[in-house]
Order: sequence, then structure tokens, then C-alpha cells
Amino acid sequence: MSEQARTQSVPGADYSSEVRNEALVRWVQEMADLCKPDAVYWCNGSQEEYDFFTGQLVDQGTFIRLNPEKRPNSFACFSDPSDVARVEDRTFICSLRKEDAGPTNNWEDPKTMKQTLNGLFDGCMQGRTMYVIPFSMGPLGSPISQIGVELSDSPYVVVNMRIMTRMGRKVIDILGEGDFVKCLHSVGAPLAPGQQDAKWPCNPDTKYIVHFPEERSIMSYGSGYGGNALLGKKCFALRIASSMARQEGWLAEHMLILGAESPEGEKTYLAAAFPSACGKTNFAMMIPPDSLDGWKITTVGDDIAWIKPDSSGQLHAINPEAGYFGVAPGTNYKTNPNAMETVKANAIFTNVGVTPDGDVWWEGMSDEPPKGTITWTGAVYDPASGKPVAHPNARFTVPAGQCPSIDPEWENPRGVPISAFIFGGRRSTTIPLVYQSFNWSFGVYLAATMGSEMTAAAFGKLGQVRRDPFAMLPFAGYHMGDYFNHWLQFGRDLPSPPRIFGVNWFRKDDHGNFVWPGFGENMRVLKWIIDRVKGKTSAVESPIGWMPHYNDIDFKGLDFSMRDFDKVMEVDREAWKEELMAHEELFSKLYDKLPKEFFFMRELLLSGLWRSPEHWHLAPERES
Ligand code: TSX
Ligand code: MN
Repeated sequence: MSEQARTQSVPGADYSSEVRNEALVRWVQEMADLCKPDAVYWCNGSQEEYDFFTGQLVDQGTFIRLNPEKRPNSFACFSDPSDVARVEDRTFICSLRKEDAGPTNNWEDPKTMKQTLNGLFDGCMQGRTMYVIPFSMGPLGSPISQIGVELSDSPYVVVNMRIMTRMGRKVIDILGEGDFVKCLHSVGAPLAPGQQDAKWPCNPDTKYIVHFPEERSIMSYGSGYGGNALLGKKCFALRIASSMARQEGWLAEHMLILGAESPEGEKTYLAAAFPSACGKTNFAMMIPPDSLDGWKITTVGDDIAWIKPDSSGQLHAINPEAGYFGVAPGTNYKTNPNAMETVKANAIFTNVGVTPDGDVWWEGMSDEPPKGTITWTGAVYDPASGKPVAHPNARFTVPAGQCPSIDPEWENPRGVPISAFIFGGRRSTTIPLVYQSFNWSFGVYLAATMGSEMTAAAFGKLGQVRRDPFAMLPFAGYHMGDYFNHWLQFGRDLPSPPRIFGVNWFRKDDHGNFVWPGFGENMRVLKWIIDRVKGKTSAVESPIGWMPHYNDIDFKGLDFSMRDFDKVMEVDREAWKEELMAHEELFSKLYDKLPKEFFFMRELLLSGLWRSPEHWHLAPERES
């Protein structure tokens, strides 16, 4: 590459000559030699730079500038129809030993994989610019934060990374001569001289999302979408970080973090894991009902938590992200008013519809799209077609600080103290609204065996339960059995580990109707959880854990009878025997590394189910 091509073609001073980190400079040079871009640009992270790249994406036809009166400083774009989601079957954990990746991850020998990838990356950026994107996962300079550098040939990645992470020159200053996670990304679509670029360049035939946990690096080829391309999120903050966390004695989890403030002003922070399609972002931004006067929810994060014990053993969590990359369809002023307010400005929308007045629309935003709305495939919406306006996995990218419920401590470098963990799935039967595990070990068992019913036919059969341990199945960077053991050991090392709870907002009655109203009303369940953590309320021992009596939950202002409560809390012994037997599938898959404790806990839970139900009635104490 010529010296000429090395210079910056876009605004901002070229600071590359001032970068002191020799390993970084060398790696950028090596990757530029491999990928052969026309130019290399070091991102500084400024607003001017963001405006320049979004403007360029508009000129190229990739971005549509939305109506500034309706959606200031916001853009919409449509991806290639072949590039709409994470590609799990193309995702690899290339640890040195296959048994370290485990049976739930794709594995390839790192040497072999590097050979394949070096072939693909050779010349893959011809006709494009390689952007050097330094980013911090977590507040700048926090002891819990980690630094990465993504090299990408996609300006879409640059502008999304500016929202989703702390990005730019300031990260280089903090990095100094320290270590960073190497993230190489290409859309895999080199341009011949004079070749017209696609609006959404990608490689429709070849995609690889590859992690090298021992050397803490990531190589992603062929996709420009979401978790495939914004490498700070799933690839780094979950897959690579989970592997680092196991080695170093902390946790990198697929969890939201929220604060709950009591009417007296007492604050409790909780972390919660849910599989996809359970409304995780809605829960993180929930607005409690007025009838529970004075309770307030604040949002620290909606997707990922990095958790470390301090010297006294108290856990502290940070949200490593700086933005939300949330699913748009289904988001509206009823399901999540805070998200609707958050996306009012400075947002990037991918694969939503665009209305004739230059705003966005997606399924669930309102009953009908405005006439003449353009769908994510670029066609005028035709209700007769049966095709949706927005792709079901359409996303908004937006700065976290714009959320009205953002927690004042969300950027505290020490993190927030975590008092409890919550795990939940979408289950129409069997799993009660809320229960507290007997102890840390049973909590780990609960989380490991968590499952969710399919809402779309995309994965398996409709209504079938899919196990998604800790909501981490696609995101653990190592063997899931080792992961469970890490959780067990992590708890043993804490003087008083947080309490662990299971929840299920999705239980249905015999007519197929949801029994629990959900959404803001979930605050009533949270209140019981917090009371339990503080030792302020009673509970009854059931075969699966501790449960509230009807009277222990504050139903003030909600029409929810004791009969409703019994329905949503019922522990059907036959159904639970089947549930515990169904855990076998997961157990046999992970057998060689599954904690021994799991087999004993399952037996203990089974033995408890033989007791007659009179021993753990949930109705308030009977009057004598
Ligand atoms: O996000 C949801 N949450 C968590 C909110 C804080 N959803 C949406 C899930 C899809 C992503 C829910 N859906 C929740 C919930 O708690 N509960 C339900 C089920 C439900 C759906 C509709 C109603 C009630 C329950 N409607 C009426 O009662 C009118
Ligand atoms: Mn997620």
C-alpha cells in the first residue's frame, strides 16, 4: 500500500503516528497488508466524524436520513435480505483443545481455521477503507472495563460502534501500552476498480464468526449485521469475556441490570437473564404501576453484565455497553414507553419500515402502518402480501444515556452492587410466577436448566421448550459444563452470595390466556424479591424453592384474586417430575463436564415432589 493511501481520506487529524502501543501499530500494519484496503483511517470518535460517516452513508444510498422534525439526527437502512441476524451455525470457538469449546459450540483447530480465514481476508478490503476503531467495553478507565480494537471495512460498523461503545482516540490514550482484544471484521466484498458498491455489502455465500479464546481475538467475515459485525457486543463482551472471566474469577453474563428504588428511597440493584423473546429490554426499562405508589425502576443495562466481587465479597456490576441494540417490532408505548422515548433522536434503525413522512414504523408500533410505508425489502407495503413492514429482527441503535429511566450510577466505574439474580423463561405451563431457590447451588441448577417455549417456527417446533442455560447457550466462549462449575465455585468463594430467583411472566390458563398481566405489574414480583433479599417478608417452602403466600405480594390496585394467584403459582407435581426428567437431554449432552452436584440436586428435587401438597399450601394461613 502506498504512503498516499495510508493518509486519511476523511476529517480529523491522523493521529496514528502518535500511537505508542507498538503491538497495536504492528497488528494494524499486518492486517492492512493482508486485507489490502485502499486506505487506513484511525477513528477519533468525534461528533464531526460521526456526522461525516452518516452523511457519506446517506450519499451512498445505504442510509435514509429521517425527517429531522420527527426523528432528529436519525437514520434508517435496509440490510441485504441474506444478512439479517447472527449466524450461529457459522460461529466458532477455536480453542486449542476441542473439549474446551464443548459440544454446544462449533469448533475448528485454530491453525486450520487461521489458514482458511487468511485465505478469505487476503485482499478482502480492496476498494475500501480499513477503519481502526478503538473502543472500551465499560466506562473509560473503570477497573472492570476492557479495551478492544476493531478493524472493519464497514462505515455502518463505525457509526454503530460509536453508539454502542465508548469509541475513539481517548481509548488509545487509556490503552497506553496495555493489552487489547483484536477484532478483525470484513463484509467480505472487495471492490474491483470502478465497481459500483452495494448499498449493503456482505458476502451472501461465506460467513465466519470466529473466536480464539487463548489469544483473545476475533475474526468475522462476510456479514455486516449486528452481533456478526459489532464485535464489542456478543463476540467480545460475552464469548471472549466469559472465557477471560472464568480464568480471572469474575462473571460476563447475558443479563440486564436494573435498580429498584423503594418509596423510602432505598435502592436495590438486580441482574436478570432471560432467553430471547422474553422482553428483557422491556423489563430493564419497566415503569411500575401508579397503584404501587412510589416504586421506581432505573436502567443500568439491557443485555450484558460484567460482575466482579470487591475485597469484601460484595458483587459489583457494570454494563459494558454504551447503547441499546434492541429489537424494534413489538416495542410501543404500552410495552415499553421508555424505549419509545429513547429512540426519539440520534438513532439508527436497521430493517424497520420508512413512512412517507420520513419516520419509521414497525409491527406493534400502532395498529396499521401509514399508507405508502416502505417495507424493509424496499417495497411499498401491501397488506394483501402477508409480508411484514419490518423484519422480525429489525433493530434500533441508540445511546443508552437517552433512556428516561437511565440509572444515575450507570457509568460509575466501580459498578453497582448486585443483591440478587433473576432467571426466567417463557413457559405457558409448569414454572410458577416466582420462586426463590434454596441456596446458591440450587440457583445455579435452576439457571442451568432454564428453558423457553418457541414463539416462532424459526427454531424447532412451535411451543417446544428449548433449554437455554443462563440464556448463554449461544454466547459462552467455552464448555457449558465448565461454565456451570465456574458459577458453583464463584458462589463458594463469596461470604454471602446473592439470592437466586426464578420467574415466569408467561403462564397460561386452560383457555390459553396469560394469567399474569406482566409488564409494569412485574414490579409486584420484584418487590417480593427485594423484601426476601432484605429479610422483610415470609415465604413458604415448596418442593422447588421458597414461594410467596398470596398475602406476601402487594396486589394493591390490581384485580388479582387468590384463585388467579393459585393458577400462576401452582406446582403441579406430575408436570414437575416430567420437567426434571426433561433436564436429562441437557445433562447427557454435557455429561463429561457437568457438575456432580447437578445429579444430586435433581434427585433431591424429585424426592421432594412425593410429599403431599398439604405440606406447602400457598393460601394465607388458615384461620382456626
Ligand atoms: O416484555 C414483556 N414482559 C416484560 C415486561 C416488563 N412481554 C412481551 C414479551 C415479548 C417480547 C410480556 N408479554 C410480558 C412481560 O411481562 N407478559 C406478556 C404476556 C402478556 C401479553 C399481553 C397481555 C398480558 C400478558 N395483555 C393484556 O393483559 C391486555
Ligand atoms: Mn442479548
